[in-house]
Amino acid sequence: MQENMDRLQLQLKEDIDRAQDFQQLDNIRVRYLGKKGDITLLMRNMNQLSPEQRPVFGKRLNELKNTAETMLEQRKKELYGELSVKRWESERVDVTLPGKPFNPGRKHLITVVLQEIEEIFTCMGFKIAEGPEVELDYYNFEALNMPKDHPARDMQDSFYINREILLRTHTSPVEVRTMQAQAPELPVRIISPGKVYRRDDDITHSPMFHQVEGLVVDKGITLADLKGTLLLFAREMFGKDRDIRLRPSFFPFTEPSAEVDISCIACDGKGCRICGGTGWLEILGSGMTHPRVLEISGYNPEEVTGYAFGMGVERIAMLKYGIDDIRLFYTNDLRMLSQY
Ligand code: 2NM
Repeated sequence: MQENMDRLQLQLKEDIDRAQDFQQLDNIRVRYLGKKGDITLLMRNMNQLSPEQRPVFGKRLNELKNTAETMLEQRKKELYGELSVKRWESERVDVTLPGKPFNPGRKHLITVVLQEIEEIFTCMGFKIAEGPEVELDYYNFEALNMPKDHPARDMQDSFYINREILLRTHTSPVEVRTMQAQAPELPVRIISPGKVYRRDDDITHSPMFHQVEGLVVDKGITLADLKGTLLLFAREMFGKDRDIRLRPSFFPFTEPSAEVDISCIACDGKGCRICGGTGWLEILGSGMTHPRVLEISGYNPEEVTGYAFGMGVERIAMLKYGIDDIRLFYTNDLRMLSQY
C-alpha cells in the first residue's frame, strides 16, 4: 500500500509536469481525484485495512490528495500566470446556455411621421432649422405681425412664463431667427420641425404637439411655387393619386393666406363619412410671407417674395393612420403604440 502510494505520487508529478494546458491538467485531475480517480479509489478501499493501519494510511492518503491539488494549481499558475488564471475562471462563460430575450423598443409613431415629413422636404432641397421652445414674445408674436393687442395672442391661449417669455405656440419664430441670421443672403429654403405648446386639450388638441413649418424666400417666388411644392408633398405623404386645393383663409403673417386640402384618402374625393361628404381633408395652412414679416427679418419686400406653410404632425398622423383621438399618442399605452 505504502509502495503503491509512493508510485502514484511519482506518476502524478510526472503527469502534471508534462501537462501543457488547462484541458490536460483537468484530465489529470479527473484521473486521480475524480469519482473513479486513483486516489479516490484508494480512499474508498480504506475499510479493507486493519484498524492499526487505517490512521497511518489515512493520513498519508490525505497528504497525497492535498499534494495533488496543490501541484495542479501550481502548474496552472506556471502555464497561465496567477492573474490570468483568476480572470479566466471568473470570466468563464457557457456559450451553449440560451440567451436572455430583451425588448429593444421602437420609434414613437409621431417620430416616424415627423421623420417622413423631414425626408420629403429635405429631398426637395429644404434645410432643417431649429430653435428654442422657450421663446421671447418678440419672436413668437411681434415679429410675425401680431402686435400686443392682436386677438390671436390672447394670454388665455398661450403658456406665459413672464411678460416677455412663453412656450412657443408655433415654430414660426425659428423662421424669423433664421432669416435674421442669414439676411440678405438668398435663397432661404427651410423647414422647422419641433414641439409647440397651446392651452388646448380635447380629442383633436393636445397642450403639446408637433409642427413642421416651411419657408422659402427668393427673388420671384409665387403662389404657384407654394402649390407645386405642397402637391408634391401631398402625393409623397398620402399617395400618388392625391389632388390638392387651396381655400382662402387668414393668418397675420401671410398675405394672401390659404388652407390646403387633399382629396379624401378614404373615398378618393367622392364624399364619405371621413371627409364629411365634401371629398376633401384639410391638412395644413399656408400663404405668401407678409411683407412686414420679410422686412422685420431683414429682407426687402420690394425685391424678394416668399411663401410659408405650417402643419400639425399629429393631425397628419391621425389622417394617415385613421386615429380619432390625439390623446392616444400621449397616454403611453403600448397596446396602441406598438401597433405602428
Ligand atoms: C402656418 C400657416 C401660414 C408661417 C409663416 C412663417 C413665417 F415665419 F415665415 F412668416 N412661418 N410659418 C405659416 C404660414 C404657418 O401654419 C399654419
